[in-house]
Amino acid sequence: MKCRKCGRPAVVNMRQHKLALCEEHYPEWFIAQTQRAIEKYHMFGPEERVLVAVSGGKDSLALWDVLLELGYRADGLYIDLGIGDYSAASRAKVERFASRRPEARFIVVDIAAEYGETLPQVARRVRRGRGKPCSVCGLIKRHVMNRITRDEGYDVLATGHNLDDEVAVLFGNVLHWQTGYIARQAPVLPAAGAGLARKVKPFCRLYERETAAYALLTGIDYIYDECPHAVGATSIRYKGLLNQMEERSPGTKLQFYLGFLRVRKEGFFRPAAETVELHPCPNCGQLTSAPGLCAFCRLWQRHD
Ligand code: Q46
Ligand code: ZN
Ligand code: ZN
Repeated sequence: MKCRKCGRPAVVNMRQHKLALCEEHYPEWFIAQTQRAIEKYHMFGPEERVLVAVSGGKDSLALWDVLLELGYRADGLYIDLGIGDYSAASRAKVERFASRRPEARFIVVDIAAEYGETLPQVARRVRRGRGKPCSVCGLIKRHVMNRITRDEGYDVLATGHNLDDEVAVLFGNVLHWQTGYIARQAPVLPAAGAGLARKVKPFCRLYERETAAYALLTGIDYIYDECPHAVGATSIRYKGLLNQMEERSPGTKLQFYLGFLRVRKEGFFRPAAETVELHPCPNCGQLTSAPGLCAFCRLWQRHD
């Protein structure tokens, strides 16, 4: 297989695009694809300040890298959840990456240091040992990302969700006909009110294989392991099924996603009418539908 651009041996063959590229031309193609998505979906402009949520995995570090390569004003945010060895190892990867990019600012929010408990500790206390800590984790991450974006004056929050992530979420939502969620799934989520950040996913059209290839070819050192709590997640099962379909007919995932965006644009899915009234939380100021404190602030109120 030869590189379509220069004829040298290709290192990445993308059957879904009928395109093979060498180690020099693949990263160029990947960066150009990201820029196309940023422009196509009006994610942000060159003057805007972008905060990239980085986990230490390939997608988020590749995203931070690509945005810096493209000349964007992109800083990184790492949230240390205190999930044992996993958090320690992923934080080390992000710190290493950040030290090689001194032009960018790197912000760490250590949950235990700021709020007094790690994620596993707070999840055990509020959920009394029931199930996975993922819902509490999602609540914490959303809150912290919104807070730092607002307090540090960023225009937009970028996450490394790739096509496989987006398609797995879409597939799950379609399977359960969660039309409200389906309507809200998009490459750009506008700020839903004061104190809430605009959220963008510049890799939403790029396959996970493609982000991994970019990270490998550009020497990004990332954590291979998933969070230990990700084991058995339904999204991983959906990814497996979708990969089987992709294997048989290359391009299935991309077609599913792009077709969805097309019908979404035509107004096929309507967001559920907002019936709940939002007001600022008296403690943190973020908008909430709860009568008093928001769910995040309630987490840290001890009852023992
Ligand atoms: S939600 Fe759950 Fe993830 Fe949090 S506890 Fe780990 S698996 S990190 S995306
Ligand atoms: Zn080439
Ligand atoms: Zn609050």
